[in-house]
Amino acid sequence: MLYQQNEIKRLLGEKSAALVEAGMLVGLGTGTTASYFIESLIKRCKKGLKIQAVASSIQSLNMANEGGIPIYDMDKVTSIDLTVDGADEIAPSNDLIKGRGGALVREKILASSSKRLVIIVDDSKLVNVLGKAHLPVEIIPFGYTATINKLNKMGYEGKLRKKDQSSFYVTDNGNYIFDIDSPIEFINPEEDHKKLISIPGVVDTGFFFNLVSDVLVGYRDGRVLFRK
Ligand code: A5P
Repeated sequence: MLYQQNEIKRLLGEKSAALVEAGMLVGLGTGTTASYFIESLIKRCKKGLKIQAVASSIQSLNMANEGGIPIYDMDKVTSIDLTVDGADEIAPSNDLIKGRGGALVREKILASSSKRLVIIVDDSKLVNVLGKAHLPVEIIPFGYTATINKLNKMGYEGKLRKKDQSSFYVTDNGNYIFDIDSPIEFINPEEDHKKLISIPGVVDTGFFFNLVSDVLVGYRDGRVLFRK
């Protein structure tokens, strides 16, 4: 029997929520897969699990609030025990591309402040080389045309993400997302990242390097396997 993608995501959410222990400060990722994690965590909290959480987006914050997970102010946090989040692409090195949900900057702040970062992905996210889909880049609205011009001159073509026909998508930080076009194979993604963040107006890229502790991969046959 083959599982539908949302069923795989649900399994990933359950398995990752089982990693949470009483008393932990937990980082909540963003996206459809991370939502299943939050959903499972809410169920555990309703059964008596005592934790606190910080959220990587307003969307995840709202979901946790509605489910009764006590939320801690990220402005007061230096260290998170465990963060669980999804990814858009993951390479064999466990380097990632994130940000299709627009939360890449906050997600990276949580990831880089976590003692353990567990990434949950279905097998469609596994790639040999990063760059199968878009690379999201968060840019500030001020002077965005000049910023995009600089990106283009460096060879990064793409589009400013739209919310709808007449407006740009705005992140929780009040910024825009420039999605670098696919397919582009990032053979040296760390070099691309350095070049991109050197441009004034670029806040961060969706590349995540050397941050992952474990990956939980869900397969269509229902297996969920740990990968270091
Ligand atoms: C949010 O900004 C993203 O980084 C998501 O974590 C990533 O896009 C994965 O999302 P899905 O689980 O919805 O595929």
